[in-house]
Amino acid sequence: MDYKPVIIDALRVLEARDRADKKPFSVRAYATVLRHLEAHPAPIRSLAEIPVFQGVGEKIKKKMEEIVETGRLEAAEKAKADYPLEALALFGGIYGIGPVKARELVEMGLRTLTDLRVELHMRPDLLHEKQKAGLFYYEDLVERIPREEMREHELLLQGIAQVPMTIVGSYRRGAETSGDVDVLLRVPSAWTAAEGASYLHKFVRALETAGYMEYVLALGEKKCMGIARLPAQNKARRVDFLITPEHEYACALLYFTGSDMFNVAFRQHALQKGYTLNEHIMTPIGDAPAPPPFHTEQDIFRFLSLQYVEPSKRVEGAISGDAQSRPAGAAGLVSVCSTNTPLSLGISKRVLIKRPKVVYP
Ligand code: DCT
Ligand code: MG
Repeated sequence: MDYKPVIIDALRVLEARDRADKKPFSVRAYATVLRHLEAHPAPIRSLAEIPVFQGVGEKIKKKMEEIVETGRLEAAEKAKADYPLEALALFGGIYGIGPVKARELVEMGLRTLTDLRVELHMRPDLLHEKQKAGLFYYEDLVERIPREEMREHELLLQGIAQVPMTIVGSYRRGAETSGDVDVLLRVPSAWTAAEGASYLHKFVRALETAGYMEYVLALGEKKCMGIARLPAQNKARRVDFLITPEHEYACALLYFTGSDMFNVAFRQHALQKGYTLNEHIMTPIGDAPAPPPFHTEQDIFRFLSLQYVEPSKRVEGAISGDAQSRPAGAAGLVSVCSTNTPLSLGISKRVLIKRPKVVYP
């Protein structure tokens, strides 16, 4: 018998259990092993066939051995009995609901969206307004947006924006589907913060008037997060708008185009060159010379002695926990120095911890 599927199932349960318990390091360890196991081409029929993966600790190895020896993993069975994992994942996937609230809901005995909707009807203060919107739109928001529909969002928004705008994120990388519509609005550097905010508020009002913006989740001076729907579409979508002054536009375009793993590799490379890089600006560390103004993404690549990477090549990459590994997207980062060999981007586990999405005040 091939125990690999049993091992994968059991480790997934423990990964979900530790996610619910907010143990990120343990979650990462399980995720790493699972990725290795899913890519492992051979069956696991005996103890001798348990593969050795770099970075897999004794504890997980023992669990794999228990499954091969007994056909089951007690810890996973206990976790399944103790934790309503599916309900935790379901509630945690609702916009605005984090692990703590998800846990509170399952501890109340709720298991399904209908349970939650009925309970909310009786206790309207159970969720705050954004969580209510997340629940209301849940079925639409879990779906990804086809590229053809993204083009329609682009056309509609270009007709209303009145400033240059770019849809960034996975759409700019050429993805066939996108999770949301990420939009950069480029405004003159001379605009004050108040002028930028005034523009954003008017823009959002125009989107509401056009019947596009259906629910504003957050609206600040520079950023608006909302839920929108194309006139002829029946699905509501998540949209994010971000005001960027012209002198920050190149850094913003690079950052918000992603992918997130490409950004990790890129920032790491910038650090090696003596600069920190964020979605606004590149800053020298110590005595590194101040960078010149960047007008385009190409300027940033050139300044860091990198060959330009087309957005479609800034791909996601499976990462292993191995400190020597690097995201696949980083493979596209090629130094334009004499050797012209791919840069060695040794990324530590600490650096690979995902940064939360930037939210402007
Ligand atoms: N980003 C990042 N690090 C993160 C999250 C986001 O560098 N932890 C950057 C890169 C992508 C961009 O912000 C937009 O973020 P998302 O919309 O979350 O990602 P996406 O690549 O557009 O993917 P999706 O299609 O799922 O929206
Ligand atoms: Mg996106």
